[in-house]
Amino acid sequence: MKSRVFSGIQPTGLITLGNYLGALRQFVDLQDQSDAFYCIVDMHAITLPQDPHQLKERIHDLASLYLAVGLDPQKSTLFVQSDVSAHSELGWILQCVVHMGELSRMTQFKEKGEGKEVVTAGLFTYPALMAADILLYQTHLVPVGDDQKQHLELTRDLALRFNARFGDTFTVPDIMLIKQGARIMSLDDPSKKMSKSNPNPGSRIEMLDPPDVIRKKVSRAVTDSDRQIRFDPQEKPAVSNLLAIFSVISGQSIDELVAAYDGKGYGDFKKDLGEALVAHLSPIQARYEDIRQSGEVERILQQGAEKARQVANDTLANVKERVGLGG
Ligand code: ATP
Ligand code: LTN
Repeated sequence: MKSRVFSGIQPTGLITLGNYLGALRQFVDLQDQSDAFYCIVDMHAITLPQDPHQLKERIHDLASLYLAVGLDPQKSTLFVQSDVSAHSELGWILQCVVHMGELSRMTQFKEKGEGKEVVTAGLFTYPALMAADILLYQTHLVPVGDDQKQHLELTRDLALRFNARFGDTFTVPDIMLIKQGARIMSLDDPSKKMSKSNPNPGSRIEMLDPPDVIRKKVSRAVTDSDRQIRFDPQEKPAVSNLLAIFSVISGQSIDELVAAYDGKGYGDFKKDLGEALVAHLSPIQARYEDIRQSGEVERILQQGAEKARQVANDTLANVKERVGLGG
C-alpha cells in the first residue's frame, strides 16, 4: 500500500517563494509515490481576521496555484478543509485531549498573537485542529517547512496519548522536512522567515509577481556589509539566503554558485538571480491563467472533498465510538 501523505496551506494571501520551495514543490514530488491529500485550510485562516469576500477568492486562487505548480487531481486529493466537517468535530475532541500548557508553548501562537489587541481562542487552539487534519487521514508523512516542526511534534504526542487512553486509533505521523529551501528568509530582514502575511510586500517574492516586480524585489533585497558572496548563515545571513534560493531554483550547488561569483559584486549576482527566478516562475504563471479560465477548479475541489469525506468520516466514527460519544 502506498503511504499516506497529508499537508495543508492557509489561504491567507498570495503564495510566496517560501511556501513554494518549503512546501508546494515537495507536494508535487510526492504525488507519484504516495496517496496524497492536500488541503486548503480555510478554518485555520479565520484564527486571524479575514475579509469574507477576499477569503473566498484566495481559496480559489490557491487551488489554481496548486494545479499550476503541477498537482494532478488524478493523483492527489485536493480539497478545502471547511468542506469536510469531520475536521471541526475531531478538532474539538482533540481540544479535550491537549493540555493548556502544551498549547502555551507553541511559538507560532506567540508570534502571531504578538502586539495584537485581541487574540482569539481559535489562534490558541489552532494546533488541535491541525492535529485533527492530519490524524483523520491516518497519515504517515507530513511535508512541511521547518516552522511547523513544533506543531507536528504535538500532533504525534496527541496521537500517542489518544491511542494509549482509548486504544489504537491513529497512525502516528512523521514529519518530512526538506533540507535546502526548508526555511526561506525575508528579503528585507534575514532573521525573519519569508511570510505571505508580512505587511511589507518587498519582503517576499510572490508566485504571481510579474517579471519586473521580481527583478526589482531582488535588486532591493538587503545584503550584508562586505561585498563577498559566500555561504555563511551566521555572519552573512542575507547573502546566504539569496544563495540558497538561487541554488534551489537553478539546480546548481551553493559551492558552484560561490565559485561562479568569485570576485563579482552583488549587482551581477542579484541580476542573475532575478532572471533565474523569472525563468522559473513564468511557465507556472502562464499555467495559472489557463487554469483559472478553464472553470475547472470548483469541480476538482468538490470531487476532492467527496473523497476526503469518505476517509475522514471513517476515522471520526471510530473515534466517537471509542470516546463513547453519540446516541
Ligand atoms: P503566514 O505568513 O500567513 O503565517 P505562511 O507564509 O507561513 O503563512 P502557511 O500557510 O502557514 O504560510 O504555510 C504553508 C507551508 O509553507 C508550510 O508547510 C510552511 O512550513 C511553509 N512555509 C511557509 N513559509 C516558509 C518559508 N519562508 N520557507 C519555507 N517554507 C515555508
Ligand atoms: N499550520 C500550518 C498549516 C496547516 C497544516 C495542517 C500543515 C494546517 N493544517 C496539516 C500540515 C498539515 C501552517 O501554518 N503552515
